[in-house]
Amino acid sequence: MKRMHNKMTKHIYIDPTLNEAIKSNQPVVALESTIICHGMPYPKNIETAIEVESIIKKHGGIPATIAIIDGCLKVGLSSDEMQILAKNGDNVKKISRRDIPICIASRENGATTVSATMIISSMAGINIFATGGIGGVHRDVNSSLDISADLQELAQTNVAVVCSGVKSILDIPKTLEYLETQGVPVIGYKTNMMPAFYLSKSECKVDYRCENPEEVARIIKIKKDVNLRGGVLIANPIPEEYSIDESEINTAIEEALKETEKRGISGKLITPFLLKMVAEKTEGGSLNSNIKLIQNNALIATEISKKYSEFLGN
Ligand code: PSU
Ligand code: MN
Repeated sequence: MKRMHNKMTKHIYIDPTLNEAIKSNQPVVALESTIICHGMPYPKNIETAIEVESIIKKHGGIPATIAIIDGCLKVGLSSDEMQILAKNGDNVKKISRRDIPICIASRENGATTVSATMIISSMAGINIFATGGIGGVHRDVNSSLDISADLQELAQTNVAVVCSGVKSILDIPKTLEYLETQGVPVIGYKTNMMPAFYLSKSECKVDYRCENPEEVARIIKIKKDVNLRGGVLIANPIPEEYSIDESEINTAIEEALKETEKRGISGKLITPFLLKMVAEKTEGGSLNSNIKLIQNNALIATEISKKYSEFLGN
């Protein structure tokens, strides 16, 4: 056990202040880096990354942005490291579970997706993670079998993820079915409907609804106490004033999906490509919404994390 631990610590670096905070059950909130490199253009990406960290701090939480830097799993990035990732954008590899050992071995930088960020959070002992949208089951799953590794990660890694649902570039009903099969609790935060990222609701219901951070934190704590493996998905709708007109977003998505097919894009390039196309087609309107919803998710994740810390203290 000790040997295993030492071998792991060779590859992970947790910022010492953050490490102290984690060890003393303070409200640490993890953040991913794919959103920085592949989710937004420079300099909006770095501005957002900094702003999201400061929102967490302002509300009494401790942010932990996660990435792979020169082959080291890093929990808590310096501002230089954030700048490097933001400026290099698309050139930084997108890292899901299976890419982690390869990125370490080749000593490269890597932008961690939801799945990789959950894994590294869990290694570091962080319980709550805020992001924009998670990956899911793609609409053409019958022919492509494209199901994001994020869903499988939620089935097996003990980190609660606050997001704004899944984009309708994906098949939302199938994504929910998959999460159900995999035993992942999906909680609507003050909503009965699964949000669809830019839209505050989709056509799908969620099974559970919580009204406040305390209710969510209690569920996460109970899940831990009874040793149920896996994550919890908290679906927090985009604030109404920032949601995008449904027909505008649907048209943009349909066009983006056609373009993807025409260009024969597949595998891990699909999601970043679709996101970029949708942003272009909505003339940047979607970018502003994207920023607002991430900020709001960071805020709710901080509140949940604070309550969870209280429960751990007892
Ligand atoms: N969906 C979004 N924004 C994102 C992503 C998904 O609305 O930035 C990113 C996340 O990092 C997510 C990843 O974990 O894409 C999923 O990629 P894939 O579909 O290739 O599994
Ligand atoms: Mn995929």
